[in-house]
Amino acid sequence: MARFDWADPFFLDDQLEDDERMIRDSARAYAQDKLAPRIIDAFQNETTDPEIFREMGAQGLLGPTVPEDYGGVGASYVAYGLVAREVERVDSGYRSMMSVQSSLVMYPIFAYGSEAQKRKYLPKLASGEWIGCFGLTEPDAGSDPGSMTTRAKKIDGGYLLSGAKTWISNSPIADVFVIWAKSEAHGDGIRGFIVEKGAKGLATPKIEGKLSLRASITGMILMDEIELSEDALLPDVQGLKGPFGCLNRARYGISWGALGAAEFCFHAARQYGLDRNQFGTPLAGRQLYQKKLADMETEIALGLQASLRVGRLMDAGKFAPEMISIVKRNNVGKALDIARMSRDMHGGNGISGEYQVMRHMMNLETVNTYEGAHDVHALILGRAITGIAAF
Ligand code: TGC
Ligand code: FAD
Repeated sequence: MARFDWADPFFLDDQLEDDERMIRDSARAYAQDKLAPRIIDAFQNETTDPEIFREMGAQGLLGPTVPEDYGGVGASYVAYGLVAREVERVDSGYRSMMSVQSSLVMYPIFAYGSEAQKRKYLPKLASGEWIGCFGLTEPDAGSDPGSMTTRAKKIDGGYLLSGAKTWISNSPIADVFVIWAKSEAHGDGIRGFIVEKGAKGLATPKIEGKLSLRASITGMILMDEIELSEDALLPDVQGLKGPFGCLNRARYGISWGALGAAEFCFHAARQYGLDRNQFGTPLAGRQLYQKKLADMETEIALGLQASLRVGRLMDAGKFAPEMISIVKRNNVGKALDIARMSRDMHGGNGISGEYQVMRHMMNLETVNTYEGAHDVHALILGRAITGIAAF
């Protein structure tokens, strides 16, 4: 019989390949040594340090699944998930910075870009020298991106891009913008365009005063007849399957990341209960307290197994997007419940920044909404189960 390990109940560690463990360990060391000491101040003061992209790049954490030829490390999707888990154990905002760059900017350039676009952008995005962002959401097109109004008008030798994107991670500090727009020259089909910082007609105001994800800068992308040459177009995809192909990767990473945040909150509640005495015994010695810890451990253990399974299927090229909806929706929803519970179990201390659980709780509110809101993933699954779209 094996000895039970409360911190790794199903021996996930044994299910990983050597190189996956190595990438996980180096991501953990970086996150704990370099990110954890900065997060309380960064969240409190709502500051994003662009240097973090360079640091992550140096660690090989940006676009890890991209082949080495283009600056990545050719890692598995399981390894990518493990990185997201370690970074989000510190803060969802830092994971957001990493996953937008990796899944939403590097992936579309790698999967849909020309050879020249790949050579030009991917190595600098992988090193963190350039920061990327992904513009899909608009003020009147959130869960329903098909109703976007951003337009690419055909002109001689290129396009004029006009429209407004909102709630865009990294946009105020970005060098490279992947923008999804309806293109006149392609029957109003949705196409991806690469826009560079400094383009005439481009503005990227910051959205101030978020109560969630405060260490990750968010902004708008305002485009007033930005003139683009023909080579700004991503040549190899048309339609919503372009942005959704990227979202599949990012949503999958989030399913691991959210459980990193949940693990932080679970471990914190366990330690708090062991350290704090009330009514003459540690709180952790009380049945209600133990039930809450048992619920947390169960959901995290089940969620990690599910994400590992989906990651293995992605690596084998055998995944369906609905599998990702299951793990994104379940794991983020459960992580949010766990963070709220941990906040409660810390009593008054739970609302202090120093104990960090309320920061995770506030962050996870965003994670539950972006990359397909919790209920939108229920509807994606509902459509697959019944054959009836109920959006
Ligand atoms: P629908 O008719 O379902 O599909 C249109 C076309 O797209 C294809 N498709 C997919 N392809 C690949 N992967 C997927 N997951 C796909 N889902 C759909 C589909 O096959 C079809 O292709 P074709 O060739 O037939 O045209 O489209 P719909 O308009 O009915 O969409 C409904 C719905 C709800 C599924 C969709 O709109 C949706 O997922 N909404 C949520 C929007 C969303 O997730 N936005 C995310 C914005 S980015 C972001 O939040 C980044 S935060 C990052 C961070 O900081 O970490
Ligand atoms: P809405 O679509 O208006 O939804 C509001 C509510 O209605 C939700 O509860 C939703 O579940 C529900 N709802 C919607 N449709 C239905 C329906 N048919 N039936 C039942 N209920 C429904 N976007 C980007 O493109 N790039 C980014 O980098 C990016 N980063 C983000 C960073 C942050 C911090 C945040 C908060 C958002 C970010 N987003 C980004 C936008 C994000 O993807 C959207 O907020 C999300 O898709 C939801 O859209 P919405 O906010 O317009 O909400």
